[in-house]
Amino acid sequence: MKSFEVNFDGLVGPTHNYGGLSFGNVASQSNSQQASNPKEAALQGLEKMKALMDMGFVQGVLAPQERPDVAALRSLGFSGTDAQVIERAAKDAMPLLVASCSASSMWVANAATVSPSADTADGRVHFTAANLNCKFHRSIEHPTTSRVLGAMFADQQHFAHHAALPAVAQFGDEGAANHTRFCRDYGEAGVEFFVYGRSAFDSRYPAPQKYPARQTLEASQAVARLHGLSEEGVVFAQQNPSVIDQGVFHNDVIAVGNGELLFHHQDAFLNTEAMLDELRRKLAARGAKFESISVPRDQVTVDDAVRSYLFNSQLLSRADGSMLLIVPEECRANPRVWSYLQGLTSAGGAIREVKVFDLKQSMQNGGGPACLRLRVALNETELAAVNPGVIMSAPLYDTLTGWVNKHYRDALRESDLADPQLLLECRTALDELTQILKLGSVYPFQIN
Ligand code: SUG
Repeated sequence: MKSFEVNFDGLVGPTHNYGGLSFGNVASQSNSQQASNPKEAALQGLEKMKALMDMGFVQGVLAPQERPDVAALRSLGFSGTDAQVIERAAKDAMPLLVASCSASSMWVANAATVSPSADTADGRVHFTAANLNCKFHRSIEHPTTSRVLGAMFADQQHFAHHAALPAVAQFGDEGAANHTRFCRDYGEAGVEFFVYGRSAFDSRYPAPQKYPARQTLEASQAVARLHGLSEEGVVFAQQNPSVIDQGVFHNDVIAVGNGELLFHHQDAFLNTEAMLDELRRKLAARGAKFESISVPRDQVTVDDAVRSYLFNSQLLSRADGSMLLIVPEECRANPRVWSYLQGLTSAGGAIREVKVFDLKQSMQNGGGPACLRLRVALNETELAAVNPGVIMSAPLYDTLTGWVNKHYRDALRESDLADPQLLLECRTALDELTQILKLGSVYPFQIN
C-alpha cells in the first residue's frame, strides 16, 4: 500500500502580532512591539502550502484559534461582557491581554506529537496534544487544538487522540518540535526520536542555566507510552543545554530528520556518538540504513543556526529518492549558511536541492518552515479517512486567499488588541473558516 508524509500547515490567525512573549526565543524577544501584518503572514504561509502542493506533495491545513481568548481572561478574574473583559484586561494587565491574543497556534509543529500506525501497538495513528506548559500564551492552545485535530482525524478506527499531559512544568511537552521519525518508507515501522531539554525527576541530567528547557524527558517518555511505541522503536536523546542557552528553544531549531537522514548541527546534542549509534542500530533492525549529516561549527555557528533557521527547514523526499530542503529567506541572507548549503547540494549526497521561501512575518516571532507544519505519515486508507475539507487543492487555496484578503488586517500594534472589534472580526472570519474546512463547531464561541 502507498504511504505519504502529509504536511499540515498552520494557517496564521487574524491576530498575528509581536508580543515579545517567549523568553528564550531570540526573535520573539527582539521583535517585541513591532507592528505586524497578519494578512501578509497568512498569505506567506498559504503560498508555501500551495508551492508544496504544486510540487506533488500532499498538503493539509490546520485552522487557527479564537483570539483574544476571552475565556482565558475570564479564568484570570476579568468579568463582564466580552468587550468589558477585553477593556478591563487592557487597562489593568496589558501583558495578559497580549498573551490571550497571540496567534501562536500557527506553529503547529507544537500542536501535538504524532506516531504513525506502523509504529504503534494498536495499529492506529496516535496524536497527543502538547500542553505547551512553559508559556502561558501557548498553554491555552491545547483544548482547541484537540477539538480541531479531532475534527480532522475523526475516524476512530484509524486515529487515536490523547489529551495533553498534566499541565505542570515537570511534564512540559512541546509536541513534534522535539520529535522526529526515521524510517525506510513512511508506511513501514520506523524509529521515533524524542529529544528533551532536561529531566524533571532526575537531577543527574544537566540543564540549561539561562533559558528554560521546555521539553522534559518524562514528558517524552509519557508520550511514547501513550502511543504504544516499542523499546526497539524509540530513541531518547538530550539536547545540549548550552545551545538552549544560545536560543535553541526547540530541537527543530538545530536539527531536522526525514526518512533515513538526520541533518543536525555538531553541537545539537549531548552524547552524540552514542545516540547516533543507537539510531543506526535500531534502524538497521528495521531494514533501514541510517545516515547523519553533521554541520560543523567552524562553518555554521550556533548563532548562525538560530538567526538563519537553517535547521528549521523541511526535509522532503522526492519521487527519485533524493531530498529537497525548504528553507526561509534568512538562510540566503547569511553568507556562511548560504555557502554551506551550496556546498551541500553540489556534493551529490542525499540533499540535492534547496528552495527558499519568504516567511518573514512568522520568522520574526521565531517560527520557520518546520514550525509551521505538523507531519502526519499516513497510508492510503488512512489518508482517505482524513476530513477532505482540510486537504489543500487549487480551489481551496483560492478560497483561503480570498478569505484572508476579506477578513485580515494589514497592520496590528499592541494598542489594536484592546479594540473589541478585533474579537468580532476574528469570530466572523473563523465561523466562515470552519465551513470552508468542514470542521463543524470547534471554537469556544461556537460551542458555548
Ligand atoms: O513557542 N513563538 C513561538 C515560536 C514557536 C516555534 N516553533 C517551533 N520551533 N517548532 C514559541 O516561542 C512568540 C509569540 C510572541 O512573542 O508574540 C512565540 O510564541
